[in-house]
Amino acid sequence: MPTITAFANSPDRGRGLARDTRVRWALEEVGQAYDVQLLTFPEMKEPSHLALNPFGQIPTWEEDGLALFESGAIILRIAETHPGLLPAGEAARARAIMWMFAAVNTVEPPIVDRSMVFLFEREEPWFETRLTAVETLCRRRLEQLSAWLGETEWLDGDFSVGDLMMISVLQRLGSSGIVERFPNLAAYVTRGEARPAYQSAFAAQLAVFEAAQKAG
Ligand code: GTB
Repeated sequence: MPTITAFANSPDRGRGLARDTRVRWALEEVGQAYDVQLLTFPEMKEPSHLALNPFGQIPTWEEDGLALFESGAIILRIAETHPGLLPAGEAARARAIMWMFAAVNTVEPPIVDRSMVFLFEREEPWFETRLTAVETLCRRRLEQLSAWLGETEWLDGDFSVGDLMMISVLQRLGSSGIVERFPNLAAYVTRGEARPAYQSAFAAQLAVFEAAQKAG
């Protein structure tokens, strides 16, 4: 059984935005049971965790002597070792992986930048200007993605790792209202979130947060 790591007390307060949720989602999609090791921030910087992830972050993955970090690499490993998240044909498989990279490499950066501006630049005199700039970049990416998706259900044929990753990335825009400007993307995210596997993954990470709250 694989073991993943996750925040012992997620700063997103159980909203499912930390990157263990996408790994849990992939595991649920393929029906693979898993263990979770919960880590505090100081524990993530200890040598035992740095041996798994030199950047001291979650999520990580361990199974049968294989240790991985990077949510994309972990999800790709899950998809490659279980049926259900990658299409059968070679070309379609390559395109599904392409969409994973597009999610983390092209769409996610301005979205993460936006979060960072909120976290670290809120009190700075340039906050509004910077926010406008990063939100313009986010909107541009979403406009392009929206044009590609059109009225189709998923990015390329059946639901795949590409969709799982893209939806996880879009979720980080949260209540900004940016996704909602593109009704087809909002419906796309809702479709992903309605999948039973996502619901189970979300519930599992929320249970961790609620237990931490109870424990004080
Ligand atoms: N590229 C890596 C991956 O995809 O796995 C990035 C991993 C990463 O950013 N991990 C974060 C982490 O461990 C947690 S998920 N941070 C602790 C540290 O760096 O010390 C990122 C995240 C954190 C919080 C929220 N939130 O509060 O909404 C959302 C996403």
